[in-house]
Order: sequence, then C-alpha cells, then structure tokens
Amino acid sequence: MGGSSSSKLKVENFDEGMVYAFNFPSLRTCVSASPFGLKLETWLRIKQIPHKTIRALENSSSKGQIPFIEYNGKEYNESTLVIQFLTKEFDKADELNAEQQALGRVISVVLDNRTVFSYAYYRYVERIRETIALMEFLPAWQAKMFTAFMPTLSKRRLTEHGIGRNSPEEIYQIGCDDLLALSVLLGNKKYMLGDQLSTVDASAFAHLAQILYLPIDYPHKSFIMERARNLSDYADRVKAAVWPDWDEVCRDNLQAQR
Ligand SMILES: N[C@@H](CCC(=O)N[C@@H](CS)C(=O)NCC(=O)O)C(=O)O
Repeated sequence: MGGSSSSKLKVENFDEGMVYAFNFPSLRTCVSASPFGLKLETWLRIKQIPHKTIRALENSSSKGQIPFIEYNGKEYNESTLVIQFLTKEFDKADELNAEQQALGRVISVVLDNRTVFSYAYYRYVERIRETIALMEFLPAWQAKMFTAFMPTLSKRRLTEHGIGRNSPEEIYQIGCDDLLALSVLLGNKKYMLGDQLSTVDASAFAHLAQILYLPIDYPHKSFIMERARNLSDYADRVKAAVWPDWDEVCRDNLQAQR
C-alpha cells in the first residue's frame, strides 16, 4: 500500500519513528500551494504525529507526485493512503461512528477528485500569470516555462478527467455547487463532523485554504463570501486551532528560499 523500496530514500539518516513529510515550498499567504500537501500536513498536526516537513520543489514520490512521506526507511505516497497507514501505525482513528466516518470519506473524495479541478482550472488555465507570480520560489526560467505550458497541460489533464470538457462557467458552477453542499453539511457545527477535529477537516481546510488564502479572485471565493460564508469562518477556525503559526511558517519558509 503506497510503499516503495528504501533504496531511493531522500532522508538517509532518519530518526526511527519520525515522519518526514515532503511538500512544496510555501507561498507568502499559504503554507502550501498543494492542497494534498497541506491536507497531509494539517492531518499530521491534528493527530499530533511527530514529523518534519521538507519543503522543496525538486522532490517527488516514486509515483511522481507531492505529497509523500518517508517513515522508518520506506516511502509512502498518495495522501489518502498515507493517512490510512499512519492512522493505524500511530493508533489515531477518529472518534466517530461508522456513518460519520463514511460521510467524512465521501466529503474528502468530492473535494480531492472534483472540486479541486474546478478551482485548478481557474488557477492554472485562466489565471496562470497571477498564480505563477505567487510562487516566488520558482527560478525565472521555470516560472516562464510553467506560464507557457501549464494552461495547455492542465486543460489536457482536466479533459481526460472529464470536467475540462465543460465550459469555464460550467466548471465553476460545478465547483461552487460542491462548496454549497459542503456549507450545508457543515451548518452551524464547529468542525465538519462535530466539536472535534477529525480527518475530513484536514481535507476540507486544505482545499478552502487554496481558495480563500491565495490572492486570486476565484469565482469560488466570491461564492463562499456571498452564499457560503460559514466555510470561510470554518477555515479561519481550523487555521487558528491547527496553524497558530501559519504566518511564521510562510514567512520563515520564504526566507529560507532566498
Ligand atoms: N491523489 C494524489 C494527488 C497528489 C497531487 O495531485 N499532487 C500534485 C500537487 S498538488 C502533483 O504532485 N502534481 C504533479 C504531477 O502530477 O505531475 C494525492 O492525494 O496524494
């Protein structure tokens, strides 16, 4: 399950029992531009699992993606599988009944596999220049290359996924409808499934952070502000509880890149 051989380890002198989480570098206003990387880091914090984050552009898993972890000499990848593995390894199951667990899973699946592509279309197809400008860690040549190629590559991927076959308006409508459903499910609750943070909050927060905390005027952002305001309050609540050092993490990491 998501494991690979120890021969290509990035952390050679690892501490036994320490989770090394690989993520992208931070942006000025968001700990990671990868919703999946932010989801994993947020989950590690919620569950208070000993971990160190390695933020760099050049690392990717044996499947070619971010995030992934190295743990006791093995790589584990695919955020959902990593979380499943660590849940067992550290005995950190959510205190939820079976129905709540199932709901949490379904919410994460929608966000991770559909909603994300709605806001990604805006970010990587329609607003690529603005998006790349936020990635201050990119060397100039790479920024130029991504600006030139990302819209075409993203369109191709999103067409293969299916959502990209729709018009931009339809793509945003689909994403906003997902967010409306999330808002209804949240209602007046503190966190997605009650008073305690659980795994689904890592996922919901990570996606909302991409929409709300990047200075990009996604249609999804105005939708949340006008029609699903509880999601913005919720994201701020999770941020305050899990990431009280959010600004420092962003700032320190920006400095480290210079
Ligand atoms: N299903 C994967 C998705 C990971 C993913 O899409 N990562 C992106 C960054 S947000 C990535 O590495 N993209 C590079 C690529 O796919 O080539 C997970 O949950 O871990």
